[in-house]
Amino acid sequence: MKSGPLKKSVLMICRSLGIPLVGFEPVERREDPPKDLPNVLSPWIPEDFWPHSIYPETKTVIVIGLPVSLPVVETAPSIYYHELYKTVNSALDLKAYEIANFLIEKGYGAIYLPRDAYGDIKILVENPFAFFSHKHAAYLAGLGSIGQNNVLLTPEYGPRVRFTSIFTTAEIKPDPVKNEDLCTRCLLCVKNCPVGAIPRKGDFPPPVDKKLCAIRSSQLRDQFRSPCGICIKVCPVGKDRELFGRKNMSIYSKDRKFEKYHMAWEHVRM
Ligand code: B12
Ligand code: SF4
Ligand code: SF4
Repeated sequence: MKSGPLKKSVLMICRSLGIPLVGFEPVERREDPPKDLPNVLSPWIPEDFWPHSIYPETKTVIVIGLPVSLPVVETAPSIYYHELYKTVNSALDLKAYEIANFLIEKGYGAIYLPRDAYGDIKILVENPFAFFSHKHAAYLAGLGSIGQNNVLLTPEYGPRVRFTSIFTTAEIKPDPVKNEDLCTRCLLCVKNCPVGAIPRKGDFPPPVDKKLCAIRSSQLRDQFRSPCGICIKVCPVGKDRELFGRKNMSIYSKDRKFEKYHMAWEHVRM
């Protein structure tokens, strides 16, 4: 099948699976990054994390994204966000597996990748890496730019979206990269991080203190309230804020001017 019609049919499958964000990254972008990328990544993505280091025949990475609903993330850390996180994770894995099978039926090599790929948060405390980075794949597939909080910001959901990827041998028409830097540098993520893991100054995007963040997540996991997620809840970027009526960022401030929200979040956290 030609690249254009194949892309259309992958997009149709994604639509039927209820996937709102889909991007196509040609693997050449790892070696020869587009000049108009919105961020300068220094160092560049290590070669061990390139698709050809995992499945050498890969020609295209298909990245899919599912949102985490803002009013649920607002309760974080909580058992509610913990459950949503697990639900979205399972949905991502299952949908990616189905897309890979669709491509195989069409006669192409294809493998799904798990959305995370680490055994346990305790392992991330010592070695905070999985074997592939979906954030970078989404970035190179044109889904958004990287923010001060070091995760991918999308126009649709800001950072409140989780990703996974499918590798395929099919050459599919790539999506252009987004050249707009979506981060407003409001520093709300920096100010609200409870363990000070996000640097205020220096390189952009900054190197987050992975250990501090992973230790916090590990402590929350022992209470069934992981992950932390505060740096994605307080980010003003994303059209989801309009949809949920959450444009006013002072609802999160500790002076509790917006008592009804604080009461709701506390009720859920009980
Ligand atoms: C490990 C991990 C963590 C660790 C480490 C976080 C981190 N910043 O790397 C911990 C537990 C702390 C964590 C926390 C969170 N995570 Co997390 N995490 C992952 C995971 C499983 C793997 C990431 C990975 O291995 N990347 C590969 C490396 C190469 O990427 P990198 O570290 O960014 O690499 C750069 C630099 O570090 C540097 N570099 C690389 N190697 C080396 C070595 C040296 C020596 C040096 C100096 C530099 C360097 O070069 C790279 C390019 O510049 C991914 C899922 C996945 N498989 O992609 C989710 C993922 C990144 N997490 C996600 C999220 C949402 C979170 C949290 C918000 C928690 C939550 N779910 O609510 C927090 C946010 C923390 C933050 N502000 O960054 C999402 C991000 C979605 C998005 N919109 O971008 C992902 C993609 C999960 C998913 N499937 O959607 N996470
Ligand atoms: S997830 Fe929590 S601890 Fe980790 S960087 Fe974000 S706000 Fe800080
Ligand atoms: S909270 Fe502000 S500084 Fe942090 S990533 Fe979002 S827009 Fe950028």
